[in-house]
Amino acid sequence: MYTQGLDQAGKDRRVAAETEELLNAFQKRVDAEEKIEAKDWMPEAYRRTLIRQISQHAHSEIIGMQPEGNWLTRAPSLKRKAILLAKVQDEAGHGLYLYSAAETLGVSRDQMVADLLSGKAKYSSIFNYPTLSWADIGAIGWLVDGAAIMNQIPLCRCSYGPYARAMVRVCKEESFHQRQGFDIMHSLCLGTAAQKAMAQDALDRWWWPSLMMFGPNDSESTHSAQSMAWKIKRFSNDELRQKFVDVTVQQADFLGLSVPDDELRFDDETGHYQFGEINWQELFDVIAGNGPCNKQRLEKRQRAHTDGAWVREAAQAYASKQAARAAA
Ligand code: BYC
Repeated sequence: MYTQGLDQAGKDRRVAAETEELLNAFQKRVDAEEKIEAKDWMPEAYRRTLIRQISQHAHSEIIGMQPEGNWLTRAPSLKRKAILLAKVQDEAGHGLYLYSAAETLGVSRDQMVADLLSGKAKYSSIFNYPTLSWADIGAIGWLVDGAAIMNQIPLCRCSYGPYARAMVRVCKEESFHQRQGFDIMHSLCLGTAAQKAMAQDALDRWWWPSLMMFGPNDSESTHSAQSMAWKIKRFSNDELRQKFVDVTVQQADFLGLSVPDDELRFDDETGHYQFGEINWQELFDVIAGNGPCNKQRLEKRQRAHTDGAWVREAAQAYASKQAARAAA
């Protein structure tokens, strides 16, 4: 009901003319660090940018359950299995908060899900890579969640209130996820030579795709400049990628693992690590749907949606029955 009301508000907003005066007043609020709320006036492009980013983010959380879900039945101990189950469940929760945040902008959850299932909507490139060994679960937690935190902590200060508030809890949980991943890698690195080799192999395969999570270089990023002016994004793709490299290389050193980049070196002058060129063609191929697992991920989600139809119908029938009883 709540979001239906907002849905209507969104439609009304769209017909209002975007005068210079309104646009300037809006930017002034953003510059003054005021939060923009669901029922406030906003430029249509701001609303569309947020729907795009938040829904892509939600889809990433939901599709992101698949590579890890692959190891739920094969975790090496009951403790690891319980932790992984809790983590995968957290990702579902993140998806739900984010769909709700996007709904406040006047888009329906059905529409967002339909766009994901039809292949129209994007989700993070990282979830189109396979999880071949248990160490991949460690590498996902350490690197993928590590990259996610780097990108998402600034989103807690996003100008759009509902998104910023949803990100607070997401980031707290992601931080726990990152530590569980590092803990898996740490245990493997303290184990046998074969276990350490498994950890190194996972780092070799996940390193570059993790750097790609931050998106194209700033010069190629179509949305960054406007999103930063609107304070949706607080740092550029390259700035966040550099921060991630700077903290993660030292963690790899601590684990006794080597980062698979011959050009990696610490630059005393800048105080940052310099790293090699990312294979941008690989990122664009994965985004275009041609990564190693894109087809499999989408088919599995489509199947789950079809198999879950009876649950949605039952919930709907129950809600109608309750509403009819309340009305009587
Ligand atoms: N993969 O102008 P740009 C998680 C697209 S969830 C796919 O720089 P923007 C986790 C981009 O959408 C991880 N597509 O865009 C979950 C745009 O295409 P469209 C997800 C990408 O929006 C479970 C075009 O390329 N995190 O961590 O300013 C378990 C040009 O890019 C990618 C979020 O969604 C990519 N890697 O910046 C564990 C965080 N990169 O839309 C972990 C919120 C770029 O014009 N999102 N594209 O067709 C963001 O911060 C920003 O949307 C991005 C991209 C930094 C990702």
